[in-house]
Amino acid sequence: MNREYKLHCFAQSGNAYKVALMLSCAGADWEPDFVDYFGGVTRTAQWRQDVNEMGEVPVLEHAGRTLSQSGVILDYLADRLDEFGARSDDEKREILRWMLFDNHKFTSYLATYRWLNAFASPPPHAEVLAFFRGRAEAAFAVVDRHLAEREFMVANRPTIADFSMAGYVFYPTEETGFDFSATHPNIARWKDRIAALPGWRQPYDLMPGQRIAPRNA
Ligand SMILES: N[C@@H](CCC(=O)N[C@@H](CS)C(=O)NCC(=O)O)C(=O)O
Repeated sequence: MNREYKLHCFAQSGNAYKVALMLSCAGADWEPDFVDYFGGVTRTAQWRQDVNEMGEVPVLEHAGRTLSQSGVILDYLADRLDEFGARSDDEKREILRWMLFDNHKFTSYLATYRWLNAFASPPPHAEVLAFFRGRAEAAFAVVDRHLAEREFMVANRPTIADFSMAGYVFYPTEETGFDFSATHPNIARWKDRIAALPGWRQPYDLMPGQRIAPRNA
């Protein structure tokens, strides 16, 4: 049976997890469609022509539309599902502000660091790893400070800004190289609040694909 939403994704993709988690927490009628990223599918001319010219996952199919960029997809889902969206113009701008920060820094540096730390072959030079770790830690400090006085990123309820920032924080410490409970207590408490949402599941339980042993495990 075809589900209403089809999410092209794979288990290691935190950018896809943002969307999978929102669909799950909203109780949407959705199905994952496995993308063989490690087999090179997203780099083929056919994928770029037929699915996503940007050569990236996630991609969401719904009602004849094919959407990419997790931020755009989350915004679309907030409208369609009437969940986790803004309730005022000010909230809308604040959500956008944090999603831009997330895409540029919080997710981007954490995802890159995790990749280099756990999966990249050949392994990166120590200086490269240290650079990305420093950039990720700078972004974490901003978010940890922001969360000191609030339960969620923008409102007193979860919004799509929270789903965007949750992309990589639930992957195992052996992969990410970070244990927020030891270093960033406000991010750790925010993670607990997200994990308590009905429908929450960890990335490897929501999206298909073989697990890959991280280099440092
Ligand atoms: N800003 C994009 C980032 C998407 C992204 O980088 N996806 C990764 C997988 S997690 C990817 O497909 N990368 C392919 C590549 O960079 O060649 C989003 O939020 O959707």
